[in-house]
Amino acid sequence: MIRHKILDLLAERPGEFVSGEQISQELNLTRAAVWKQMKGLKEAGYEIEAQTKNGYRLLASPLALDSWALARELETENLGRELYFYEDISSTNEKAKELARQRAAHGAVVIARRQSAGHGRMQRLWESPAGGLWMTVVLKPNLSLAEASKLTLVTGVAVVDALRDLTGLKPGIKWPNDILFEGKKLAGILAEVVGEWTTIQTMVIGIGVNANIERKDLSPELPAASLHDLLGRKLDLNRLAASILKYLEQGLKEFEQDGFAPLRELWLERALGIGRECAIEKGGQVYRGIIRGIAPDGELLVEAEGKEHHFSAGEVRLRAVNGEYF
Ligand code: BT5
Repeated sequence: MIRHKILDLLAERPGEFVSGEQISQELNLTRAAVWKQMKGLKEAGYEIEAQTKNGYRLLASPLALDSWALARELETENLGRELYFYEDISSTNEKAKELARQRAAHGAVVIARRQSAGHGRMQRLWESPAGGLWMTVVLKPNLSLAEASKLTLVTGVAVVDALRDLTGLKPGIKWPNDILFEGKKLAGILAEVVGEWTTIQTMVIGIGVNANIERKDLSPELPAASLHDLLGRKLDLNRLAASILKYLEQGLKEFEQDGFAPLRELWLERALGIGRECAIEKGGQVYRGIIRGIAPDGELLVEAEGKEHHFSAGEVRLRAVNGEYF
């Protein structure tokens, strides 16, 4: 892509000017074509200083999602190295499943500016206006199916750590897959198995973060929050995506090498509601008890009437009894 080659040339000399003539010669473009490319880059959010005598220099890359800027931020070995970038898509999870069945490698990432039919668990709608981070990672982990089902929990840890690094906020995890800040949902995770779990073990992990959207862009009745409103500024979405991918790759490696136990500890350190009363809805019935944590297999542990009960993620809804969302 010509645009990426221009950016590569500018980025090779940080802070310095590169002449229009040099760019046109190296990339075999007319000066007018170079000018047009620069205009396009500025429109995409790149800050480029142009001086008639000296040429062009790159001052800043966009905060909005951008495939070149994201690739530059990556610190991973595999995750995000194969990148499918869309302006508009129905759902990055659906696209990732389709690509995983065809050609996508371990670590491939599907990312979109906007989703028209983003979804959560049980086909619940996930509102995905422009400005959020909507992405799905294809994983072919070296894990059994039982272990792989815990990847939602591992991803929760990665998202919390990336958000803590980049925003200074300390969100927590509501079992199994919600990232909350002060009782409101900032991010959600949806892990799905692709096809039959036979020889090729493939999962897609969808991550949605209400990043650079305003809270008013989401339905008012949702117990949701946006980073933009909490911070009063926009975040660099490329850095946020790269940071989540870095922590997820680390977590996955640890999981493959040492099993779930160390990650379970990390998850518990970031979990919300431990020791608190909760209500669990399962098959139309509501159980009350105290959240005691998660079992080694990732199931929720709830103590009720002196007994310990286990719940698996697919079958229940968890609520705080005092009406708080957590
Ligand atoms: C989730 O489901 O929390 C998983 C969300 C995963 C979204 C990502 S975005 C990229 C990828 N592509 C997809 O199509 N999906 C993934 P669940 O726990 O079922 O929660 C869904 C519920 O969250 C909805 O029923 C709403 O109540 C609420 N909700 C919808 N949109 C929201 C938003 N933007 N922020 C906060 N809450 C929302």
